[in-house]
Amino acid sequence: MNVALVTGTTGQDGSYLTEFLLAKGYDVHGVKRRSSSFNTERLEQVSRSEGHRPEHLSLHYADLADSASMTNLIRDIRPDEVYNLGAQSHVAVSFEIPEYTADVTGVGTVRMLEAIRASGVPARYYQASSSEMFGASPPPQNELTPFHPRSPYGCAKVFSYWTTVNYREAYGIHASNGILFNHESSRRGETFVTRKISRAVARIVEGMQETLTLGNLDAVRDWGYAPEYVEAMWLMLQQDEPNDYVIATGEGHSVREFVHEAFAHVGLDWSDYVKTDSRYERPSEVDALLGGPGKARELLGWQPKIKFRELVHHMVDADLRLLRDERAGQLVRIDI
Ligand code: NAP
Ligand code: G4F
Repeated sequence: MNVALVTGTTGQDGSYLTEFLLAKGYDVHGVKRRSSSFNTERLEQVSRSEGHRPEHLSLHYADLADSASMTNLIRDIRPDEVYNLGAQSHVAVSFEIPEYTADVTGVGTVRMLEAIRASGVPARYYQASSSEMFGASPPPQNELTPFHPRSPYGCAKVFSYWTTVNYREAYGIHASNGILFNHESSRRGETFVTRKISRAVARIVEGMQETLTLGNLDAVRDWGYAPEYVEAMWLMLQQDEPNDYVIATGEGHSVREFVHEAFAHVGLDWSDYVKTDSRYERPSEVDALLGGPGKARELLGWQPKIKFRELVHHMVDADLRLLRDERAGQLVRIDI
């Protein structure tokens, strides 16, 4: 049986990857952080998924800021595959806490790779790299596009990207970077723009909110569907040779288009509800991200199925169902 260690297992991607690996027959060890409130809500959804095998999922307290915790885990678990998804992942927040972001999102990668190297465990390694690394480089972006990060988060991810390449070249570790463009779902954190919009639309329909305040509506992103993206992570570690891949849909849409589609889906005109406020703008913005996933299609056989309109509709429908269930007193979260 294959054994996987997943950092960030309580996050959007970590929860889908955990679900995916359990369904493939893996023993999954997930890292969770100490928190004063519950932070395993997404894993509760995993536990309700079809074919869930709870006896094959173990959670461990550890932290990317604590190298000993990661080294001990890798030595004890001896994973075949390590997926490093843990991060301070919010771009706007990284301007407020740049040093912490550099430590967890950047140096955390060194801690993971050093733990693998020092333990001598021959684990394959996946690094959650990001399209945010391309920053100011004009679209379309692919594996050959130069990085020009525009945030402390982007800078930390560039450091992690090159650290991953370096451990591959220096020590022969099977280490790959997935350069993932934005990917969303009903499990997306509520402060990222897509979920903020889908949740607000649902609340407006239910009469619980009157307006939605956003920042820059002109930014363009290449938005895909998160469950499809975790399969790409796994595919990278099944290849004979490690490599770096862009994962994207190849379509770009503005935040304004997302807002329009989300409100139109419930028969509303977005301009009646949406306001803008500069407090949601960033000191330096990434204007346009649009990925070229040709290498992943060719070498991994990976292709996105769910594109922009379907994604927006799924997210709005899921938030409407969630809200109605919560109001009806059912705490069941319906997934898309
Ligand atoms: P997410 O929902 O924000 O999840 C981040 C995870 O990291 C959470 O489980 C979080 O724990 C954990 N974490 C935060 N600080 C940590 C620390 N100090 N030690 C250990 N774990 C820590 O992010 P996501 O959207 O699933 O993204 C997964 C990864 O892919 C991240 O590295 C992100 O930067 C990267 N990425 C995401 C996208 C995207 O569009 N989603 C695109 C490209 C790259 P808590 O639950 O306790 O907060
Ligand atoms: O949803 P966002 O916060 O995502 P962003 O900054 O693109 O970062 C996400 O994708 C990256 C991949 O490129 C990941 F690496 C990263 O971890 C994260 O998952 O913002 C998207 C766009 C930005 O241009 C932002 O300025 O939406 C714009 N925006 C406009 N109003 C807003 C808002 N973003 C947020 N979060 N909140 C707003 O009110």
